[in-house]
Amino acid sequence: METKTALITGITGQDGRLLARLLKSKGYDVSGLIRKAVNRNPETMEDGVNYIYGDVRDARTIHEILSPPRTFYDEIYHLAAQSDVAYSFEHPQETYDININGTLNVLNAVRGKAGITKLYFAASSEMFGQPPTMPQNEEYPMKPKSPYAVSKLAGYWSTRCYREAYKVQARCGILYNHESELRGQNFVTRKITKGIAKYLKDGTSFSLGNIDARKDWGYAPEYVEGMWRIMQSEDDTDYVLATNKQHTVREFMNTALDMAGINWAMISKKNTDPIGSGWYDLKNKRLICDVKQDLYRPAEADNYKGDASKAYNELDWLPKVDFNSLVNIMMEHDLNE
Ligand code: G4F
Repeated sequence: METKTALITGITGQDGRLLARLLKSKGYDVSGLIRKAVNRNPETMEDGVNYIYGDVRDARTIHEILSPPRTFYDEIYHLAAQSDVAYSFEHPQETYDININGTLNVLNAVRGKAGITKLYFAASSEMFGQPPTMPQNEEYPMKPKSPYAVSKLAGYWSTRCYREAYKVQARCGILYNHESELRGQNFVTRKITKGIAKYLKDGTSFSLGNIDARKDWGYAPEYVEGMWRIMQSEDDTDYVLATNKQHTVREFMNTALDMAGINWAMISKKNTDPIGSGWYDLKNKRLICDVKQDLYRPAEADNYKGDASKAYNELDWLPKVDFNSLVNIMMEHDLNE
């Protein structure tokens, strides 16, 4: 059997790295697009991956990279993105440039490669905005509430449009939050587990924003397995990947503190408003973490629960790592580090 080839854009991020590991374990020849020499950080690079320099914003380079005879890919996983929702409010143009123009460049480069190359587009639950009912599936109305979410919706619709108009073999994964010990510290779960580990090391406290945000959190290695299954599906279609369970940021913090063995109490300045409240270390009589207004987003989209029954029925995909196990994996990793 011939070795399958895959290209991952966004290879240095959590999902890119986990996907590279998965595809290597499945015998793929894996290439990854990285932006520039500074991204060549040994800590975020995976063994056995062929790294190629290129920026998704640069149409000519992307076209060259994806054009035979230089290379041929069976599967392209387009994960490269400005993926930080809070940052997108401050830098909407940069977000649109990477997430919309970057996606268009990839789509244009794979246009006309039907039957040769399959494309995966990393869509997001953020596209649903602030959904009034739970859970959301592939048919749920999309009303994005951040520049990031708008950019992902544009990428999603562009991918679907190229699929219909030019027969690009493209599939979108609408992924809900998925975390791991490789998650960046700009995301709340890793901020919490790293923050607690640092607090235990040197007593430094940290701050959070909207601790009552309700998210559907899964374990990222299971989600990259889902991406791969989406690409093996018979049809060019889109899938929600989610756990169908909700937890708040507050619960994540409480669970992580328990797992770190800290005897804590939540102290509120006001009964209803979390701003100004915080988690205190009862033994050492110290603040571990407080809640700050400036970490709230200008528009909050903070209530999500996904229905992944299509992925379960058609791809036999079912997440097994539950919320407590996820927190435990991340907390244990950061305590050991
Ligand atoms: O961890 P977050 O920054 O993730 P968010 O915004 O839900 O987005 C992530 O998941 C999406 C769905 O898969 C992706 F599309 C996206 O690219 C990214 O991977 O924030 C989670 C929640 C938010 O409601 C936020 O308001 O945590 C709340 N939060 C509270 N305090 C905080 C903080 N988020 C961050 N990053 N930092 C805080 O201090």
